[in-house]
Amino acid sequence: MAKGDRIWTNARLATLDPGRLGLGIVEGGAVAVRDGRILFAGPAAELPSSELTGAETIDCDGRWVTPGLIDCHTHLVHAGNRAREFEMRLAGASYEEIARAGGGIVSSVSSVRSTDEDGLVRESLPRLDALLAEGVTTVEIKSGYGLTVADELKMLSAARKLSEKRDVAIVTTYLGAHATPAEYKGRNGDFLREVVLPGLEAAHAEGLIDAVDGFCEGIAFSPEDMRLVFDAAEKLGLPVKLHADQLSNLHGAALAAEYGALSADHLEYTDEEGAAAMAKAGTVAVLLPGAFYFIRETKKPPVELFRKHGTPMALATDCNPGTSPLTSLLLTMNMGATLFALTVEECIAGITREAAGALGKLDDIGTLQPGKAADLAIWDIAEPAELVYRIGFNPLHSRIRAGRDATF
Ligand code: DI6
Ligand code: FE
Repeated sequence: MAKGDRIWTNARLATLDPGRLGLGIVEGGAVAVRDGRILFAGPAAELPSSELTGAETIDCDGRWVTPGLIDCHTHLVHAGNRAREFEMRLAGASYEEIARAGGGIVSSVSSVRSTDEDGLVRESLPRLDALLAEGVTTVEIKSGYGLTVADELKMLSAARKLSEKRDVAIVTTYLGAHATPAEYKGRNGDFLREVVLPGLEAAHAEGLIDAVDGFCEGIAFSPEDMRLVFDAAEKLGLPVKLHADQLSNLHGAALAAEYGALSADHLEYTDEEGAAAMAKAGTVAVLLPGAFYFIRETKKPPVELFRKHGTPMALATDCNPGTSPLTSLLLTMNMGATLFALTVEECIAGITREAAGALGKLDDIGTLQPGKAADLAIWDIAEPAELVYRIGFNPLHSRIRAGRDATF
């Protein structure tokens, strides 16, 4: 045996292994780990025990083990909040009145600009901890509230720093094309040329970017704007994703597919052509029921079309101060089921295997299979459906990150 070898026995596994049916369930299962990676996950009777004599053994007492959860779309690093704006909306204030009172996305931009990197880390940690408390082991975090080169770099760097503070893998996405700041109002072209593209180059040069995203919408950036950004990302060899078809159908899903995007996200207004193009390109549909719920959207994403064409579906919190102040993947699953009629299997796959696909990390995380990172969530539940069914209850027993016990 090697130092650090560990075996979890007497476990019920939801492996999410695509080679097994459904959730890839294994009763009487075991997971063996070496050097932070999965050596074996399957029926205990098939454990390669000679290789593992003397390994530390942990009895799961029949508990369920899933892959560590993955939140594949968040704006978790930000400063301040928009609770006042929420209160005004409840009292009937219009978008314009809120903007005039200093609310909306520009208020988050000024909060981020006036907070230094350490301050961003400090403000973001409680949100991260809420996710980790539910068994999350990988979180994607976007920039997009800085909107100057320096402030975008500051957000990305703060996001990366979170992985030094907690046992979690952080994946960073450059979202310079999120909103046009006040100083560039009506001048999207200038903003893209003077800030978004130079910011992309600078952040990439500092190794701060895993993927490039944009908000393609009437109130944000046009498909033509996004082509500029995607062409630049392609030149740098960076994968892309897109906030697409959230409030209207600008054919963002098809655009994302054309660029071989890892994911297209939101997708309430996506049509059949978009769904089919995504399936063909292997672009994951990331559904964000928290934003749908919070803005009281009524148009649902075309889940039936995604099923029909075989477009993989992931679920994420979209944790952001304006449209989804949500820090629970368990609640996100419940919303995916109740609001979008996803099955239990689709919900659980959506925050594990398909979420890994949305980050281009299916080789590394998202299922319990040999060779992958030993990121596990161990649950006090009698059956997997409980993870989706409950509202506001957390049955996590323990969280394992790279084979080690992780806090929260
Ligand atoms: N889609 C959204 O719903 C948010 N950003 C995005 O790309 C809105 C962000 C905010 O209002 O702060
Ligand atoms: Fe978002």
